[in-house]
Amino acid sequence: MKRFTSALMLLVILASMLAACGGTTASPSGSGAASPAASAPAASESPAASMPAESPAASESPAASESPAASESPAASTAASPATSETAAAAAELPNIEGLDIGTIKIASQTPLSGPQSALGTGIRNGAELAIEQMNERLGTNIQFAPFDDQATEDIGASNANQIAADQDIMCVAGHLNSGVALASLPTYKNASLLMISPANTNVRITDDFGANPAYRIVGRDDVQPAVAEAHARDALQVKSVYILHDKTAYGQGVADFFRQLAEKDGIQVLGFEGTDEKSVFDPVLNPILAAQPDAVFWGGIYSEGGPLLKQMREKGIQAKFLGTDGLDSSELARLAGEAAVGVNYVTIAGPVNQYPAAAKFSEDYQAKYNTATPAFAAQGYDVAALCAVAIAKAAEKANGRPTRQQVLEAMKEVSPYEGVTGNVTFDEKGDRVPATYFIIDVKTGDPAQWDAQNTIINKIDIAPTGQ
Ligand code: ABU
Repeated sequence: MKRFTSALMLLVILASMLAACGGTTASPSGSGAASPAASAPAASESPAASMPAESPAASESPAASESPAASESPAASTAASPATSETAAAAAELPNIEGLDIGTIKIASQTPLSGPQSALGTGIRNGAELAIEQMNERLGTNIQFAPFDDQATEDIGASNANQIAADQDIMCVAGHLNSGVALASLPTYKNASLLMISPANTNVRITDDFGANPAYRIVGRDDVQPAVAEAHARDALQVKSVYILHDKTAYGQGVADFFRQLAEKDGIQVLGFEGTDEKSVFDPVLNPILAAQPDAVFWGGIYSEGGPLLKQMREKGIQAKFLGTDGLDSSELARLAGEAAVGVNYVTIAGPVNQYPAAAKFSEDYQAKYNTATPAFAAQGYDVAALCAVAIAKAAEKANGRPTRQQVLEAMKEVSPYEGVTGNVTFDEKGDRVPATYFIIDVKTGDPAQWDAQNTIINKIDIAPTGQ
């Protein structure tokens, strides 16, 4: 942990030096996204970059000790904040176009609303719905909400995208959860000049291939998450060997590939690398792991398969540390894996809602409206729909009436910086958030009801996109 903290502090210092030279978010290598081994992420100057790690060693760093404690108490303990979603929105200079005739305008969402990934998909949907209700009051609009269920399936997402593009009242898409589904839909959105703002998609191609035309995202990237995970595995957990599995999706294989490249470069022995589309019985992939006896298993995929995989792994007697990225960021992991979830470490670009001070009122409103705790990615769902609404209102104000989709896409360039419930949202020219926040979570419970209250934040780091 001490080496890991020192490495992070070096990144903070480097970022500070680069900022002093005129850049605030530069990557040390300046290399492209395709080569994580050559492009270590740069921590930003943000205070979050120097959040203390869980280890006492963190307090040896002056910068770390100046930060508010984030990790030694349960995540829930950082929730209190007077900031509200309304006040955050009001703080920004937003248009009010009440009285302007813009006709019927809709914002669509596309996420899994059924099937095993619906816990996160429904949270994004609900967050978006709440944002549209509240932003309508703020902006003087009557924007309608059109939620679509992509079932975490590329073909269904692409088919929905055709319907969405054909509905000329839809001016923005808040979505998706799954990068593969977003990538299958984005050519259609692009042809229709239809803005998409993602609350969750981390695959590099989202903005590398469709950046700002028409895609934006308010979360980090998959050339950074695995780098944070690999540094944590190597330095904090002292992992010397790893077995890497992935779910063959754009997201899962993407993070697994990045993790492998970094592990190989840093001398972690990669004992296996395998893709599986198995959903429930994992014997065929677990038997070689039992034989290989790695220190850690890295899962590139979602909790829906990661949970059963982990449970069966423990039942087989495999004691390797279980690691992953934001696909594990759901209390559903505890529901599916039970006590086997305890001890999992994952990196996420979402994290518990209580880690976002400005989201306190949003979380209250969410619980009141949907009668359930606020899941990971719901606050991001709120922010992307709010950004959609602001871009539409700005475009309408400029057009002095109903805007075109192209005008909404143009107006989006003037929306950032924006004070959202997830904090200040600033985009670079490519549509990536600068900086994005990455959390390292230590799972402490097998009880889904205790997920946010008991899990701890090992570290919270603001990192600029690589290759900028
Ligand atoms: N990153 C959130 C879930 C996985 C994906 O991007 O496909």
